[in-house]
Amino acid sequence: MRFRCVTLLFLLAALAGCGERGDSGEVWRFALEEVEGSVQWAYAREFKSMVEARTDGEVTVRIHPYGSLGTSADLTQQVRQGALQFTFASPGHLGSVVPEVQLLTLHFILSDDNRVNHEVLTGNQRFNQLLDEAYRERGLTLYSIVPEGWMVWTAGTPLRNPADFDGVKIRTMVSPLLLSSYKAYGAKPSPMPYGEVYGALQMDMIDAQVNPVFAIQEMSFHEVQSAMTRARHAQFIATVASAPGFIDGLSAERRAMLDEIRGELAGFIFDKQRELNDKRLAMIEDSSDIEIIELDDSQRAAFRERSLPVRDEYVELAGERGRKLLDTLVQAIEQADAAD
Ligand code: 6CS
Repeated sequence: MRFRCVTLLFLLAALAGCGERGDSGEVWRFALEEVEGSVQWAYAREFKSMVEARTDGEVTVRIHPYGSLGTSADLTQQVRQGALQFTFASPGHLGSVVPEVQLLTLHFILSDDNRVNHEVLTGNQRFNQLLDEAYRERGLTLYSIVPEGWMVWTAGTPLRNPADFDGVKIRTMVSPLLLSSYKAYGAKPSPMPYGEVYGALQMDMIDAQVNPVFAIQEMSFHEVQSAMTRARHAQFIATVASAPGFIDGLSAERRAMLDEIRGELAGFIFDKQRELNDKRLAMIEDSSDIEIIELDDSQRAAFRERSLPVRDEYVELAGERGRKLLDTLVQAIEQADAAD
């Protein structure tokens, strides 16, 4: 698998930065961190149909679902080298490359109202610009922020308060602050790539994992877990990153097209993630006897309190720009909540 990815990487890197030219025009490669049927797949399919229609077929978007080009870390490397034009890059995996983006992994930082989160994350220009600066410094460009729904915890038993996490080996994505977030609850976080989680749960190498509901269903994690705890502690927020200089190097007309598409996709994917998360929850309920637990406000408050020091750790790691991002996000969420 590793060999295949490296070979592919070299082949694709030869196409460096600009879209490859195929028989019938230009090809833009778009890689996903998720499988077919996922939120990222729905986003990429809509992106593809919009781009192809609006360029009158001059551009073909080729979608590479999870697994075909390697792990999230591999995809980030490939887009930085210009072998891909676009890739999903989740803050949970990108933190060691872009420390600032780990803000989006912090717990209890968002509104309880998901529409507010959607509006702020996709619509706040200052926030998006600051994050784009951080991406550009590390050889990436931020195309869009894509919230994919609330994360839930699955484990062998319910996780109703921090004491229930004591010694629990929970799989996390690999960004350093995710480890701090779960250590703060007393858990033993165990980072690993997405594709290894099912096997690790099945073999009892880990006890628990955390993901949005649609992903749990499509990766079958519910089949090897007994309890699902819903704490609304964090959203799964992805970003779409682009190759350095790729968007900047396009014609003004194409750049305007991509801006327009980003705006339209924000509304499309907000509805789609809700639909997929709701449908997949019903599928899990129908096909398994997993216990589903919804935490109340006082249970959530106990986790929130434990999570607060991780914000200081974030600022230490992410520096001045990180502090600005944190302040901008918290303020924008407060204002939007108040206006609601
Ligand atoms: O847990 C993960 O690693 C993955 N989860 C989702 C929902 N998307 C991509 C990410 O890599």
